[in-house]
Amino acid sequence: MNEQATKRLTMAQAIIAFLKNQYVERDGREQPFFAGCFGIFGHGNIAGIGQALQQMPEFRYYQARNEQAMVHSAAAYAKTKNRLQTFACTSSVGPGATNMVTGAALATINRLPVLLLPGDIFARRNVAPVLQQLESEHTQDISVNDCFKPVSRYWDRIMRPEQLLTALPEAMRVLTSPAETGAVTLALPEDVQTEAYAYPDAFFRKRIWHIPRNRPDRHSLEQAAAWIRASKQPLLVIGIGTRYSDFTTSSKTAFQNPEVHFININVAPLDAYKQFALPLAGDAKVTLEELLTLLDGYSVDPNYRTNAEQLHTAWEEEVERIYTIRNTPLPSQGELIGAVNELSDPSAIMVCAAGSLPGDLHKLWRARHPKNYHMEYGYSCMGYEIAGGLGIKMAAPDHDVYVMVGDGSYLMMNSEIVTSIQEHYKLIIVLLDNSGFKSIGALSRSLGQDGFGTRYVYPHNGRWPTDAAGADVQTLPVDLAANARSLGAHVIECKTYADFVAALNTVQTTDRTSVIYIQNDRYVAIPNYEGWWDVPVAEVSEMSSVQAARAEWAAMRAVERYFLEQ
Ligand SMILES: Cc1ncc(C[n+]2csc(CCOP(=O)(O)OP(=O)(O)O)c2C)c(N)n1
Ligand SMILES: [Mg+2]
Repeated sequence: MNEQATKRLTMAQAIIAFLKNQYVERDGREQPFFAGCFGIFGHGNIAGIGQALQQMPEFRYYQARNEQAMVHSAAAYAKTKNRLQTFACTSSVGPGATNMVTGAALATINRLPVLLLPGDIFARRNVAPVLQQLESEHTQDISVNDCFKPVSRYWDRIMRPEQLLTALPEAMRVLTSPAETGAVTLALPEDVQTEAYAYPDAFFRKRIWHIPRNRPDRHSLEQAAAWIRASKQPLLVIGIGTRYSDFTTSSKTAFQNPEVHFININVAPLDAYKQFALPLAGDAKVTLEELLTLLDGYSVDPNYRTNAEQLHTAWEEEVERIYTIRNTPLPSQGELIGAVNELSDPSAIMVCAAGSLPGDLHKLWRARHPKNYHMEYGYSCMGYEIAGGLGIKMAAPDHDVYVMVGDGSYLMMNSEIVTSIQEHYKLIIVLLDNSGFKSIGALSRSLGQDGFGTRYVYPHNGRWPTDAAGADVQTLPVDLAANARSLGAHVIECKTYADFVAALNTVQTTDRTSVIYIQNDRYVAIPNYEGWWDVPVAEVSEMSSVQAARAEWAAMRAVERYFLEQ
């Protein structure tokens, strides 16, 4: 083989030629790492990446409606594929690029691999400012793509075509790293994308990236086993793959027992060390296998087990109570969740991200397989739902995908309904309309602010009606069902719980993306039980309700814990 053989390609052609030859392998299973490229073309990428994709149709191009949405689709796809496969996303320069920043943050926070290829301003600079260019009086070495730096796990700007020879392998190392993965951004100046270079043939040979199952330190593993064996009725928290977010720890008010210890099994050291834990930094599967071997013969006290079983049964009864509420005139969200859970195929995948639904689903959803519950609750990004649902359906086309979305999230981003229809990926979208933000409305009331700014109603005499206005408000002439229909979806409008059940049956046989629209009650809520969320309340206020909320907040703030010892 002639190592010196080269091929003249544009920088953009070289990227696509490289990406299509990248494979991953884990547990002996090999597959291409990229399923293709999402993109929206403009002057910043059409003649570069756009031309390369046209020339290499075997690297499939998917047209999206919104750049943020396409990154969400890529991230959801990667999550469904256990991070073993993802998409590249190409955008134009300027707003097309910055639209991807939110998607990048979501991917990085959720540790999901996505490759972002935003167009960038001219490297040769003579025609600057190009349309949509950010200028600076202090430097010419800046563009809006610098915004990607904090939200990317690897960031680079390719000012010369040959820089790909070192940049792309680094991009792949990060994308395929179980601990480091997230958004990788390669900013591509629009002129350099089109410039040719004699790339070595070797650069384009098939590469297989082995995805390791890292094993934890033996000493730490033995210590963990000793801790577990020594605990009579375990006061140990074993965190597997958790980021210990505020929802997980009730804003550090959970785990009040002074004896509490943490053992964290996590492939990312950042997470493994949280809560001053004994860190088992490694792949969860092999770490648990090794830990269980060391714990051979150990079992918890039978009373402890019985107690846990009783708590579980009591919880199941509570879920059943909420599933069978038949609220009128508008149904409650809990009973609608119950209907979706019970009437969807057991192999289905449910997706959600923001609003009051995530908290309710967390409590009420009965997951039936590991991918059944797809919750984006790292960034909790309104707008992820439908775009994410598309990515899931692309990754798992044989599974029904139920998108659970509130009216606020739907209004923020419903564009990928069109893409789902264009590509024949059927989504079942359950659109729960409560005329605004049920979640932030309840939060607002808990802070003494009476729902200010959370209802979708007309302002009255220049003021915002709060919840105190009750039904004495002027509603907006918005028709979300008609909106969905106008995008090409099959829409079923429901008024009652019975309509909703019938619609869930009907959508099993519809031929394309279908939207079940129903209004539901803004106030019937699922209890918080013992959970608490630290949302700071105004320290001084002219509102007595806020002063009262501040006093309640201060009492909880006082019991937030630091964990400073193993
Ligand atoms: C992009 C984005 N903007 C703002 C928020 C803050 N936020 C969280 S929930 C929510 C309201 C969601 O409304 P809707 O989708 O109707 O759900 P509901 O609360 O009514 O269940 C807002 C504004 C967010 N999570 N994401
Ligand atoms: Mg709503």
